[in-house]
Order: sequence, then structure tokens, then C-alpha cells
Amino acid sequence: SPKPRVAVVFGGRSSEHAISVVTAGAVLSAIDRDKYEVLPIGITADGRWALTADDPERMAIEDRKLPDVAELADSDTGGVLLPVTPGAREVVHTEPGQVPKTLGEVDVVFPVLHGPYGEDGTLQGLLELSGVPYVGAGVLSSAVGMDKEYMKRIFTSFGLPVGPYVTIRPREWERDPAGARKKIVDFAADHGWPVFVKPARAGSSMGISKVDQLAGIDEAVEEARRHDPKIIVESLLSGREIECGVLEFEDGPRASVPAEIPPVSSHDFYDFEAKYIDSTSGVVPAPLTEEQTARVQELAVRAFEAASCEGLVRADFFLGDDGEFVINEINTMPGFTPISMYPRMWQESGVSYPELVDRLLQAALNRPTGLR
Ligand code: G1L
Repeated sequence: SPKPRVAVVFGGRSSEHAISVVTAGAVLSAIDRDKYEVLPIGITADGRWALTADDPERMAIEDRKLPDVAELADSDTGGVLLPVTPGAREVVHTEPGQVPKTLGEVDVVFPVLHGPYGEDGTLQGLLELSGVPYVGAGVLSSAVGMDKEYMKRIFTSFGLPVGPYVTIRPREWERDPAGARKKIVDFAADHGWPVFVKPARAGSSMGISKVDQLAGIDEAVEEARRHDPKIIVESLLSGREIECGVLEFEDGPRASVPAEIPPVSSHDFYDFEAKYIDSTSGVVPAPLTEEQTARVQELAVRAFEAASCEGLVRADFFLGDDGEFVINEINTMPGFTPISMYPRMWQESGVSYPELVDRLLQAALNRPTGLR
């Protein structure tokens, strides 16, 4: 039988454009070409879709220079590639004012995109409309994974322990800033200073402020609102930072060995290496007791199920001084280079990077399309 065709979609209009290209290069290198046919599809930083060279070597960081889709595009990049024919699974290259040109059928899409229109459910919705299977979380799970408020509401309703928080909705701040400010002050009175003010639907760590006192609230809210009109306020959780990977196997989701992210001193900052080559600082496996390991693995699988995840998720926790785990967030598209935490946790659990990529593709190909 013919090999399944995999479209790897990467790049995009995001500040994380380059890391997406680097990640897609690693995925392209890991896909078994005896088993799959590959179609690399890049999205330029200004949003144009293009067929790119199947040349992972050109997708790596070279001489501290970040790769860019515009430089990989084989074809003219004026067009848009969209699988727009419902049920046909056909990828079409449309240039403005021209007749769409088909690139043939695609059996599965491997999305490698950060932030809005990539990991928030919108691309997933387009693929659902077209009936094209894809790797990873579906529409609802992707959207939940991007929204810190709904993520916490879902975890709470499934009995998972979450840290304290309040949200300030767009109209609350616009119509009654004094009331919204009081909500934050009351929260700090209950849970202590400092508080963290964050955009509720953040792509990365942008727009986050640590606030020590009343006087800092307005500036922090305004900064967060530059990224998202809805904000979330969280308290400082003391304890250890523990992560756990969940991967869909034939018989259901399983948890990896957990990892520990050591605390960063205030002198550390995200330099070039840390941001783009990824942190190698995580300790795998995390030094935990057997009971703690079993507990965090159980919570990670329950978080995967609570958010109806598919394929994979990385669940991030705090282990409090009281010995109890609190779930901080899930990430449906975690860092995914071979040295990123999620692949490292699976490597330590006996699943190599190429096997991880293959399991994700198989899970997507074996999944029914439509409601499931
Ligand atoms: F498709 C997967 F496997 F679900 C997948 C896709 C992309 C997992 C993780 C990622 N990660 C990324 O795309 C990124 C970290 C480069 C940006 Cl979110």
C-alpha cells in the first residue's frame, strides 16, 4: 500500500517563528522515510504559505543565525496553501487571482506552530472542516490549553488541585477599573504578596509582571492587557517545579518519568542559547519518592483526560512544601526538539525521539475523523 503522506506545517506569524522552524527540522529528520512521504509546508513571518525544501540541515541554527521560512521557500511565496475541499484531504496552492493548483492528498498534518492560529485550536478547526487528521490536541483541548482561566476551571471540575487565582475580564477592567483593582487587592490580602499578573491566553512568557504592592497593579494590568484583554492573577507558589509527559499509546495515555526544573537565580536571564537552543537544565528523572512519582503521573494522565487531549501533553506542577502537588498548566504543544523536556522525559522512559514522532503519527492516522 502507498506510504501515508505527512504535511509538516511550521513557521508562522509568531515571535517563535525560528524555534518552530528548528523543531520542524528535527521532526523532518526523525520521520521514517521508508514508512511516510513528507510534504514540508512553511508559513512565512508575514503569513504566506509556501512549499519548502525538504532539507532539515537548512532548518538548524547556523553561526547564531536563526532559520526563516522565507529563505526555505522553493516556490513563489505569494500563495496560500489550504486543505479547503471538505473530505478531499487535498492541499491546494492558491495564488491571488489564480486558479488553485492541487498538491495532491495529505493523509495527516503534523502542526509545528506556536501561539495564535497554531496551537489555539484555529488550525485544528480548519483541519476538522477539511477532514484531514492531524497530530496532537483537537479544537477544544487546544483552546483550553491556551486559556489559563478555563484550564483551571476544567481541572477544578475534574477534582485536580489548582493554585489560587482571579481573572479580570475585558469589560470588568473597562467599566469598573476600581472594582477590578479591589478584586486584585482582596486576592493579595487572602493569598499574600507578591502576585503575578498574566495575560490569560499567553503564547509564551510575555506580558507577565510580579507585583509586590498596590502601587504596581495598574502598570502590570496594562502590560498584560497589551497581550490579551483578559488577565489572570495568580499567587506565588512556593515549592519545586515538576513536569510530566503524557503520550497516547494504542491502549490509552501513559505518563513518562517526571522531570524537575531547578529554580533560576535572579541573576539568570533568558539569553540566546536558553531561548532558542532550549533549556537543558531540567533534571530527568526528577529526584522524587516512588509515591510522589506515581502521584504526579496519575495527576498528569487525569489532566490529559480532563482536557480531552489527544496525542500528547506536558503537564506542569508545583510540589508544595506540604508534599501536595498542584497543577500549574498543561501544554498541548510543548518544546519539541530532541533536547526539550518532553522528548527528554520520554527518552528516559524508553521512547526515542523517532519513536515518539512515529507514535504521534500513528495515533493521528488511527483516530476517526469527526466526533469522537
Ligand atoms: F504535533 C505535536 F506532536 F503534537 C507537537 C507539535 C508541535 C508537539 C509539540 C509542538 N511544538 C511546537 O510546535 C513548538 C514548541 C515549536 C511551538 Cl508550540
